[in-house]
Amino acid sequence: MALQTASLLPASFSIPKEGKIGASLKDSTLFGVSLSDSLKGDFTSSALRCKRELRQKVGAVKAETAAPATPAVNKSSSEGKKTLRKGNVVITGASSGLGLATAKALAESGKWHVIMACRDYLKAARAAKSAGLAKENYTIMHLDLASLDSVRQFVENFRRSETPLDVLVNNAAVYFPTAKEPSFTADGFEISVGTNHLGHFLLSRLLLEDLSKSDYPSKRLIIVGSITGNTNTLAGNVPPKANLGDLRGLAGGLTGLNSSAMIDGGDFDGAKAYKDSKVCNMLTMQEFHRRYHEETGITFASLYPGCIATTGLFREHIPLFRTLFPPFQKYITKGYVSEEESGKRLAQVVSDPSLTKSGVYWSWNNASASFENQLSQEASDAEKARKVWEVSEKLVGLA
Ligand code: LMG
Ligand code: NDP
Ligand code: PMR
Repeated sequence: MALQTASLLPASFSIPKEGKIGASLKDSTLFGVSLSDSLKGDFTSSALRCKRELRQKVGAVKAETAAPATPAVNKSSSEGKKTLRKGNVVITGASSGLGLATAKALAESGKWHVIMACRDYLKAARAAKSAGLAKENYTIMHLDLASLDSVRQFVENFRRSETPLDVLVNNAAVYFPTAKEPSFTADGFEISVGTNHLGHFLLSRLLLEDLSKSDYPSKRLIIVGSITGNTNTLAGNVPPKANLGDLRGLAGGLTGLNSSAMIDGGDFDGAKAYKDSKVCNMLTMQEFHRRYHEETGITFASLYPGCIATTGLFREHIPLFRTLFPPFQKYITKGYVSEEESGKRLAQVVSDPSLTKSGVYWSWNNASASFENQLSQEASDAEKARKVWEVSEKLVGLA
């Protein structure tokens, strides 16, 4: 057991390499979370402290969930009653908003162990604590979706923990509605599509193998979409509208140098880049479904959780917008949902036994009942989905 625990040690959560700490600090500054150099020391020591804690916890989780020794469904010896082990769910961007609320809903159900895959360890730790998550129900692992290296490192670390993966939730996102000039990921992609789509695309492609191996009764890969990427809705018609065009900018790598930073090859627009990234998310979910659902039995799903007008997504918007947006959505469009309610919705897509249909984009009506929603023409275009897939796999180094 001592040996086994030791072998888990490096995997219990990933500490960025020296260079990487610098990178994540730089990113944090970029997103308005200022981590000074003096904090760097704190970050490292706190990371080590948490690593120690996790050694114990992951040991416990492992005992609970280890794949070959503990099958997903056990027959208890006493009454022949079937018991299900805890499911393991990775949620990207679980340090705030929808991701955190979902982590909370799942952790509190007692049926899930949540792996919070976050770019800012300290922020995630504080968020988990203030949300009241019980220590045994979650693990924080470092993941910066704006770096393909970090994505690969995350997958490696996760595999080393030997934890079965039952559900992956691609939730993290950035939105730069007021940016005049594009920003870029570590690999030189425009940051919204680079983070929201390409980072998740690589993560999902790599973790597909792990999901396939899970013996959990319902394994799922979920990609959060949005109404604002769907031009068959009023919200999707608020300018600038999503439009991927012929993907010439994406094919050029979104570098903003010899090619445009925008997928359609047009002038940079931060709000459009976000909406385009959501179209990619919804197309990717469907392409996964077409390619892998039958073979793997994995349920692929996307959703629009409602307008969660209070989250960090709008942190880069002007203050007036941030003040008026929640009442506007609450009283005028009636599209508003609280973070708590949105978390329950996404938690349903993770674990509700009635939501196992694959290839579906879920939404909720005003009575909070789920229904299969229609995607816009572009967001359901199978030919475009195939092209986005093929171009994306070249960009992330899979083809
Ligand atoms: C852009 O502006 C910015 O230019 C861009 O930089 C980025 O920030 C982007 O999405 C983010 O926004 C959007 C801007 C332009 O919209 C506004 O926010 C301006 C507000 C205008 C106020 C209108 C009055 C609303 C009622 C007052 C309530 C007070 C509270 C205000 C709170 C504001 C919070 C939002 O938008 C426009 O150009 C204005 C026109 C928008 C109407 C779009 C609707 C088109 C409908 C077309 C119908 C198509 C049919 C679809 C079929 C559907 C079938 C179901
Ligand atoms: P938040 O900003 O509250 O949450 C986004 C999360 O993504 C944060 O945890 C953030 O981390 C994380 N993140 C950002 N960049 C990276 C990165 N490079 N690597 C890892 N994690 C990263 O926004 P929401 O909760 O609103 O957004 C969650 C999802 O919901 C998104 O996919 C969004 O598109 C979708 N959505 C939101 C709607 C809304 O009305 N809010 C409506 C429809 C869909 P950190 O905490 O460190 O910043
Ligand atoms: Mg929208 C039923 C109407 C509806 C809904 C459900 C949303 C959701 N919005 C609606 C209508 C309108 N919005 C109208 C009529 C306007 C013009 C006044 C409007 C404006 C608006 C702006 C400027 N809305 C926005 C913005 C943003 O910056 C948000 C955005 O586009 O982020 C990409 C946004 C949103 N409106 C929504 C939702 C869910 C968002 C944000 C989040 C997202 O898609 O992820």
